[in-house]
Amino acid sequence: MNAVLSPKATGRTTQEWQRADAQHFLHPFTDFGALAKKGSRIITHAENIYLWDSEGHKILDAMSGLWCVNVGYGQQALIDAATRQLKELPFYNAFFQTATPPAIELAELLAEVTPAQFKHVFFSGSGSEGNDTVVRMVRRYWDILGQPERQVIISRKNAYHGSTMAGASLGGMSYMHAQGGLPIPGIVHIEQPHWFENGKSMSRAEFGKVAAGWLEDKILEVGPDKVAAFIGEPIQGAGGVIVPPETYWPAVQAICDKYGILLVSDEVICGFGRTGNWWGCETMGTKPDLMTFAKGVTSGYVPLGGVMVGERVAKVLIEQGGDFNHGYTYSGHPVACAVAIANIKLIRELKLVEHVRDDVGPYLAEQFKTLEAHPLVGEVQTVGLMGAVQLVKNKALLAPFAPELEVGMVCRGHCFGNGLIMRAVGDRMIIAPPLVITRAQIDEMMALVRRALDLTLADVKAKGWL
Ligand code: PXG
Repeated sequence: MNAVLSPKATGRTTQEWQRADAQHFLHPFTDFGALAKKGSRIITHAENIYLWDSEGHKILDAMSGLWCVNVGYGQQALIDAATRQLKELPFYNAFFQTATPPAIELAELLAEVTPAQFKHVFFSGSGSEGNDTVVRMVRRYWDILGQPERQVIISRKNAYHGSTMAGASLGGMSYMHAQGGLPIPGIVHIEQPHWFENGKSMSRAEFGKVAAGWLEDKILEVGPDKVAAFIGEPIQGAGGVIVPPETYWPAVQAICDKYGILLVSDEVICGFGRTGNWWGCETMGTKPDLMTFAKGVTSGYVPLGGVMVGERVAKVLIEQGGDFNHGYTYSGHPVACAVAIANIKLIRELKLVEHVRDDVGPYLAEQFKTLEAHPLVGEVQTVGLMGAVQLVKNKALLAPFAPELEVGMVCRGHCFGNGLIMRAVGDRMIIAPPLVITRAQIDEMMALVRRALDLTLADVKAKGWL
């Protein structure tokens, strides 16, 4: 068991928190009844890359909260920025021809840290809302240009683009579509560029081109004059840290260019240094027209999201568009924007993008590579500070376990039990630690990962699953 310290006083015992939680709090993506019986884990405080629960267990947070706490917990600059702004002006809106200094300054700063085509931003409160804005904006763009029939947005199966009606529709999670009558009209999906699932009979390079070809097939099926945009995460995050072959994104870009289709890069996870560049599209070599961001923009300290709008779209909206009938109360929330400014300045000051690109990213890749020798591991992928370990039943054949055995969940249980937060997506174990992580902390994390894999192997053997 991981180190147990006396828990932080929170005024109630763990059982009291769990009881109140079960009685009143409906958690996201959760079987409410099952959780109420089991009881939630109560996280009470955090520092740097560590969390503590209400029982006093110290946990290494290798998921950065939920892919967002990139500068780590407890950064005073962000706390001060929020406090200052709360005192000065806790809220004012950006409707009715008004603006606040933090929203303007953040817009300016985002134009500096994003690729050259981006000079404008539309703010939202989250990544899901950002993608709702994307749907509205790309359709509006084609409307203004006199091509209102260009409505269809192509996305990918097993993509995650959020949980609002549009976000979940853009996403390719079938279990989400199964609830609530999704996807909404005009959104279609192609297969994902997941070599392990869909391409093992080919080389990775060959598969990348084949997978990009599925986009062209879909464009031709829908009709090129009906397609508005293609959206994708540079690296699928929630889908299991699926790193496409190097040949994939350049081929996708070429297809979008060929048919004049807008390319939208969902940078909610990949943005702000996660992949070793400021943006995942820079790592993957594309030049998107729109970029959705959220999470890392404030390192998750307060909610904020938005869409970077490239010159191609901005010019049309600004010069020919008239009113764009869309926006949120919290578009450009001054406190969120003040925290984002402090966060971006801190990323620059600590040189976190370079730290990921030149130091801890390559070190993580080297360390993860050693896991390939483990009997349970069939594939290992990393880019920057995102990593995936695919568990397999038969290493030589790369044959998966039967999904109902939930071997990934067994492994996740051992991670939790030993003080490590690592996610399981099916039998793919994934991490995305805070960008401030050091080499020594990666060593500490790797020891916990290896221990979880060994304990999982022992379980799997004992159950006769291997
Ligand atoms: N796009 C991407 C690429 C995301 O990863 C969203 C949009 C939506 O952002 P909001 O802020 O509306 O949640 C996300 C969110 C998981 C998990 O299980 C991932 C996300 C959210 C919740 C769970 O890995 N990503």
